[in-house]
Amino acid sequence: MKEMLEKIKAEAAAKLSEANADLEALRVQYLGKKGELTSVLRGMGQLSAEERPKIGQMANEVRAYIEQLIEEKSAANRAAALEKQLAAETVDVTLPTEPATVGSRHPLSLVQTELEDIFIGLGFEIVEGPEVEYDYYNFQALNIPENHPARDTQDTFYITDNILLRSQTSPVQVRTMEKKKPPIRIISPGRVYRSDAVDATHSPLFHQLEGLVVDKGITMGDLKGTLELFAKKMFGEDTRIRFRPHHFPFTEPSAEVDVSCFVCGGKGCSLCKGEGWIEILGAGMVHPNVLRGCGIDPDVYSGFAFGLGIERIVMRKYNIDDMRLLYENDVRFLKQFD
Ligand code: 2NM
Repeated sequence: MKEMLEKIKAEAAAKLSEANADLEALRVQYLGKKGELTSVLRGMGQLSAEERPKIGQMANEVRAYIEQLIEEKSAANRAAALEKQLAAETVDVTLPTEPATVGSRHPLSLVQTELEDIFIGLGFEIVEGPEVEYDYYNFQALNIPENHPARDTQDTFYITDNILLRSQTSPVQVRTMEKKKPPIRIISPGRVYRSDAVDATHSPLFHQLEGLVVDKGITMGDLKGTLELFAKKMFGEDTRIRFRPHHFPFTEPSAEVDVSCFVCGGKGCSLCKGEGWIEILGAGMVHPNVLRGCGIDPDVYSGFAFGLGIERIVMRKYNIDDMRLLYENDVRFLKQFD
């Protein structure tokens, strides 16, 4: 039996020293339930009481020896595999990288931020509201009842009979007047929608910024002063403004407002088409019906409001002749700004 154990020990050591020894198979072969060592131990019954503990001890030593060889070999295999993986995954830090492309801000965002900064400086707060609106907030509350002709020029997209995509940001002003007592001094920038066909100057989605001031004793003089300050900050200190009478259902009186051409200063050039003036916004004193509908007493309070199209300002400012360029996301166009 002793010889058999020694033979197993020597044989196992020889097999385990081979380069690509199958460790699991060898473990089963020598140490498994039906393995060689186990079958030797099964024969121990025939041994004398004297010999049995000696052979038992020897068998345990052989088992421990083989287990240790397997463990050493397995650790060596793992180390070799890791070594190989590390070698394969080496990064060559001297290789050139992909050039990093840094984006730039969209001209619409640039101008919107510029407008916001100016009005924040004048004490206005920015308020936002839903783009999906009720007919009530988009039209009725703004003194535009059903069948009013203004519903034609501001035709929009309907979701149901009384839910639509807002055609102006005025609903935000109405919601604010309903919620807050004057004094109110807000601007509402954002997306608006109209059922217009796309061409160089029209898009079914565009951006507006509207302003609203309501307090006791607000006059047309406050409107003019505010817009004049705004125009000077936006287009340069020499800029003048002019009011032309107009009609909006939600303001009375109403005006269209021009600024002196910021390219030629008023002499007439290709940008202003020889006019010397450029139309940039609509404005007026908030109609008493609008105030009353929002729970504000028009005999106590008055207010002014104005609205401008951000695309139009972007196009004038950067001399862009086709509005579609603003929505096509062609980086060759976009990277010219910022
Ligand atoms: C404009 C022109 C004139 C306007 C009016 C109101 C409200 F809600 F107070 F009645 N918000 N915005 C207004 C007035 C908008 O856009 C060309």
